[in-house]
Amino acid sequence: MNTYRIVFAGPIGAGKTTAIGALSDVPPVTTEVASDEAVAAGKATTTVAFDYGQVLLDSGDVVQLYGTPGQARFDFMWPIIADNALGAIILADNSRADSIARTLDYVREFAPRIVAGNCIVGVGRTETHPTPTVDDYADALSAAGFELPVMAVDVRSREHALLLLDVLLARLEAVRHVE
Ligand SMILES: Nc1nc2c(ncn2[C@@H]2O[C@H](COP(=O)(O)OP(=O)(O)O)[C@@H](O)[C@H]2O)c(=O)[nH]1
Ligand SMILES: [Mg+2]
Repeated sequence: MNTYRIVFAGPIGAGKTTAIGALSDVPPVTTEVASDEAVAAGKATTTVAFDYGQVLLDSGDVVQLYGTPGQARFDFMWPIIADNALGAIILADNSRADSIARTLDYVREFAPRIVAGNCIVGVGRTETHPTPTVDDYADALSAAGFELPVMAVDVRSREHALLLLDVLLARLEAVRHVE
């Protein structure tokens, strides 16, 4: 049995806590507090330390899911959570005007910390905000030197969240076969 650590990153309100809650087989651990920044992002609380959940795969492997805090003043937590993780899921909120630029910031921050730079981008709220498109994200990432999968997802759905995880883990297998 293997244990993998996967991290979720992205701005406040992108859905990190929601995704971990949707995926986890155990009651997720979360550290939510009331926050003005969260209110500005349309919700009452935000994650101050990290989220934790875990998924047991059919293979018997356990995937540990860590959510990073979105607020910049907690960015000291990022390396603690992310260094040497086997993959990162970067969530984007397509309702934000600067979503592609923010996504690039998170990819630049997290990809170097993750084993083999194994990241994937999940774009949320595409049902209300269809543009920019997934291709627009992929093109911007590619122009910055990152060839990463980008998918439209609604992490409130366990199926969507599982698909993100599956694609990430499939890439991990591919990396392991090459190494
Ligand atoms: N309409 C819509 N809401 C979403 C989508 N993805 C996430 N949400 C909502 O956005 C909020 C995200 O909050 P949270 O998970 O706390 O974000 P975090 O700050 O990244 O941990 C929740 O209220 C979700 O239900 C989406 O694709 N569409
Ligand atoms: Mg959160």
